[in-house]
Amino acid sequence: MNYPFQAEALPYDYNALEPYLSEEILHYHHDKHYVTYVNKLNELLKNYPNLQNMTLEELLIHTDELPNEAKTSILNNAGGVYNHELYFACMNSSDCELPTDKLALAMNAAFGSVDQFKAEFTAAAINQFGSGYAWLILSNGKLEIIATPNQDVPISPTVTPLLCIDVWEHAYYLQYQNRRPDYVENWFNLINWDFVGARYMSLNNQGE
Ligand code: MN3
Repeated sequence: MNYPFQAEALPYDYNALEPYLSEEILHYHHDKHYVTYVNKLNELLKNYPNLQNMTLEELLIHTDELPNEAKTSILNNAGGVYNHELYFACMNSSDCELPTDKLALAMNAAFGSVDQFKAEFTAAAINQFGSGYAWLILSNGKLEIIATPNQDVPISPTVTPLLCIDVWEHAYYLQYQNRRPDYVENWFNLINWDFVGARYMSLNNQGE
């Protein structure tokens, strides 16, 4: 039984991402925004016992099993939970890390270089109109960069997200105001490449 879903604790101290991301932002972002998605998802699933055994991923992938009258609400809130858990997990406090091993090789093959990846990912994050996310995904075994609106999740039997940045204003406004490009630039210092690499390896090995 996955229901009721429990909010995950932030995987580091609230001030661990200073100076790039303020303690104040993480308090609001985790304790208010993220936790609200968990609570709303549980509230919605309360009425559907047949959905309460499904994992978060199953809710997002097997959308045909969701009741029409609640499908959009369930997907928005399950997406809000999934996206925030990945976003928080993709950051840590160690500076100057870079992708390593097979992920580094795959990124060089897909984008040419880590710098080129950063340029393309930055463009996706900055150009996402309004609220949403930019992503590094593994799609049919290939690395791709995409952006999505709102709490949409790029997940399917053939697509798995590896890394995301939240570009909703609540993710940066208290510190950066309207300067989304500055937030994105600084966020690159926070990427937990060990986590992203392990995620990539776990998927990559399944296909070999
Ligand atoms: Mn958010």
